[in-house]
Amino acid sequence: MGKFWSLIFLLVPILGVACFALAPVYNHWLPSDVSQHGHTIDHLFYFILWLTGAVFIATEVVLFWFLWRYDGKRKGHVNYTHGSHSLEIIWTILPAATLLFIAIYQMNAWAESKIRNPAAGPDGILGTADDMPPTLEVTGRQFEWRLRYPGKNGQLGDSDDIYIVNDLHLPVNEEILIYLKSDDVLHSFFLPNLRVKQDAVPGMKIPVWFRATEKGTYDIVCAELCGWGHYKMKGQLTIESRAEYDEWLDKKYREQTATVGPQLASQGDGE
Ligand SMILES: [Cu+2]
Repeated sequence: MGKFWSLIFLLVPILGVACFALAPVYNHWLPSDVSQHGHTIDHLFYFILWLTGAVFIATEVVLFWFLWRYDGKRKGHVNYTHGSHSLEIIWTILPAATLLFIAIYQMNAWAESKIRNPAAGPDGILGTADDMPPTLEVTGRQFEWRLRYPGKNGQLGDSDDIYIVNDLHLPVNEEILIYLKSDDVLHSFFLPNLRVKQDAVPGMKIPVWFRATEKGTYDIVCAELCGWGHYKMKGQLTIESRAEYDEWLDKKYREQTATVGPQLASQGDGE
């Protein structure tokens, strides 16, 4: 019976590894990457996956071997131990060194996606809207993404702004700077295909930047459990050419001014 249970435990690493091996075949793996910096995130992801995968397989095999070798039927001598000082030192230092290595190894990927704002100066200091105007402002609220584009005058934050919900359009191959805000609780602005994920925090205006490299329509989701309607907090991102984007924005502007007029459109503005 002991041998039977050992084999059942051996199924854990086998099925675990099989899931990862089969996931890409059944299209349950990472969505296609259409961003300029996404590969650095993916590289880090695979590096950590292989590292933890190797440790997982090694520990599971050792566990199996002990179960198999020392099952209940085996009679004989048992050694009790009060622990091994050198073993304790080894299994403390090894994971600590590994974590330290990852912390240093990932610094560039982190800086690229979270610190080196495209509006930053050559010194790398965070820029302001004066250095590079934001493409738009995105505000998370239960349970939708509110988008606010600058209108004809190119200025964000006045009565000329264009308001849209959940339908984000952006030009391809251009540096995009978004100011991310929240109206109520914590949300997380997640663009899986662009490897962009950033918390939206009430009271903060957080810059998010990326460059999309392929046209198409992609998902916008909320990656923070933000309330009962969290599951339906979805939007759509359309990446298109500069001409298509300008045409779309112009159409939205005309629709808005035709129905409510430029002045009324600014009502409900949170600023
Ligand atoms: Cu949310």
